[in-house]
Amino acid sequence: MSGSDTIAALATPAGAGALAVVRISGPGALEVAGRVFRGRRPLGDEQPGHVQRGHIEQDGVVLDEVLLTVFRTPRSYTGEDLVEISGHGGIVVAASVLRAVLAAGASPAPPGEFTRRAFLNGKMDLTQAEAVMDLIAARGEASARAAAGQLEGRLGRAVEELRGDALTAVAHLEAYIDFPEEGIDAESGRALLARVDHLHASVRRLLSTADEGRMLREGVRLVIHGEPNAGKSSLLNLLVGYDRAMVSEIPGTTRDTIEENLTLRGIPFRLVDTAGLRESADPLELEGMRRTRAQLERADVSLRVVDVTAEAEPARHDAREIRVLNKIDLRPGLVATGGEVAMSCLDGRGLEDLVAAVIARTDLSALDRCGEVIAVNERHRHCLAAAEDYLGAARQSLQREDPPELSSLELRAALAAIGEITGAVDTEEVLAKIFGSFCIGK
Ligand SMILES: Nc1nc2c(ncn2[C@@H]2O[C@H](COP(=O)(O)OP(=O)(O)OP(=O)(O)O)[C@@H](O)[C@H]2O)c(=O)[nH]1
Ligand SMILES: [Mg+2]
Repeated sequence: MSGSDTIAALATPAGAGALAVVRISGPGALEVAGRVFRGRRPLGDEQPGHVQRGHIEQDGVVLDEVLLTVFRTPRSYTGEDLVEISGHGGIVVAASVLRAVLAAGASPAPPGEFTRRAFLNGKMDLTQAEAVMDLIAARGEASARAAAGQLEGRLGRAVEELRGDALTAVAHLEAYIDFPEEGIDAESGRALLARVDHLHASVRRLLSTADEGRMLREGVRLVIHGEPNAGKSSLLNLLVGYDRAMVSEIPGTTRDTIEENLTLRGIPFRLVDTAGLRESADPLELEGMRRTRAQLERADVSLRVVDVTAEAEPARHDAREIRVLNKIDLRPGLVATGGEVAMSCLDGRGLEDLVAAVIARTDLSALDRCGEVIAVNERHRHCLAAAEDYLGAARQSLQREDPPELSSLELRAALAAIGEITGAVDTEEVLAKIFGSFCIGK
């Protein structure tokens, strides 16, 4: 247990709703709840998970009629004694119940504290704790699915498997350090190298989902660009479904970049409208164009909007780019070729083709390669990249037949980097593995 104090918070969003849940967690959770709850039986006598009906009172005044559920340590979300009070939704009533609970001895929970305690008490690994946040924040079905998989422990298991492999390799190698007279024979050396190679490849495969992970969490960056007056802001408005950006026949209307969230076929996008690119001496417009170029560098997919009534611009070859031939209401006969979509932001024709092209260009294929939807976040990416480096160094060291101490150092560093992903870092484990599975010194 974390030896922490008793905390309380509103677990449901503040606002009018059918229910509001106040959660209390910590060693004094039952005592605190007992001070404000009036039910038929005293708290603590009931079966675990049993729900009781009663009232919340403060200074003899009834605040709400509630259902109260008790979860006993360690069988609760946080692993501590935990009480959930389900009352009526409503800003005033829920706040008064929380106030009463705090007055009865609980302290207000900082953000994420319930999940932090769940991690500290071994109820979940770090990737699962992160998934709780991801799931709540998910803006598209694909993101929610990835987060739910991570919460269920998919990434955690994949990482544990890597860690198990790394641990075995370290144990294997350290056996030779402890018993140098045995030396590493050629066959063991090859087996060890093969193990490290396999591990290296697995780390790389997981690492390759980092871009997709970012897209699922933050949205695929879809940047609209092109010459002034091509209809970029009109396209943004059409996609988001309301008049978000100013549109006018005056070229140079959009000065600054405009970002909006959008979900297409379950995938979250971050849609960016930009200032048109042209020759200019106006410092404000130049700054706008600088921002356009910066956005283009960060784009996952770009939409180059072209006005079909204007002078033809040369086609460019950019794998991330889709050419949007806009205003075909004014040139109805025009046919789009590969890599192009013909549409009209005025009457909406061609919009479905554009969405299909964007989805086709959005590369979430690394997730498929992993078999299951595993999408690592920035923190995981950092740990995996470190592990990849150390494993590469360990490989070389093994190939050079360096003293085993050197290869072992690199492998241990890789092991620590992998362990950091789930929050499991323990050097004792290596010793246990050596003496447990190799039976040396029997
Ligand atoms: N006929 C027709 N007009 C369009 C279409 N799309 C946009 N327009 C018009 O073209 C003009 C420019 O549209 P905007 O969306 O402001 O163009 P923009 O590319 O954002 O322009 P800047 O912000 O100045 O770079 C406006 O008068 C729009 O009404 C279209 O599909 N058909
Ligand atoms: Mg514009």
